[in-house]
Amino acid sequence: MKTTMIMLFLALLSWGASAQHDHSSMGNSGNSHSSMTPKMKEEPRVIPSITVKHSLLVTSILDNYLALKDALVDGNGKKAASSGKLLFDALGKFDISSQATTKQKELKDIIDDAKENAEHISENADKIAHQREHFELLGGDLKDLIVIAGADRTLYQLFCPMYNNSKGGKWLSASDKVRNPFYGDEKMKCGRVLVEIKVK
Ligand SMILES: [Cu+2]
Repeated sequence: MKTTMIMLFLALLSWGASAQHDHSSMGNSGNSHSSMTPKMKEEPRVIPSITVKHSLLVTSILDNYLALKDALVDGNGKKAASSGKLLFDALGKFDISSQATTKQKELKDIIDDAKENAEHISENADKIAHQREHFELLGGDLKDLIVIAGADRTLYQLFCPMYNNSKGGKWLSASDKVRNPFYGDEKMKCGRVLVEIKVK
């Protein structure tokens, strides 16, 4: 009995000493440390969300943007160009005067910028890399638009950290599943959800 107690004491003592050693050595304690403490179960990432008002004014804009996004996921520059043209037309039909007067100037700038990007996409069916550059900008325009004017469906803003020499690129999707429009098949799964955009 006494022997057992001493053995236990020595075991605890040596465990404490080695644990302390692991924590105090800064350099390569990583491995021994993680082998001593059981790995924490990874917590599910909480996705931040914003809520925008409900509006049907953006329906055809979003439909055509999402079709454009899918065309780029598929690596289809021709389809992206035709969706870009339809998006350009839909943006032109957005009635700015239906919005709060205090927001009209900002909305006009956003729509003008989005139209320019959509136009470049429509005119570059054979230059998908160029279309993707404008598509990245377009995603920012449309997010700004729906924050002010509302949306008709739940959207997700996703982020690919690799795009544009690791500056990253954002896009909008109706799904939180990553299907990368900047790389398509090359890096289909690259990206994560930045924010969920809910509709009131
Ligand atoms: Cu261009």
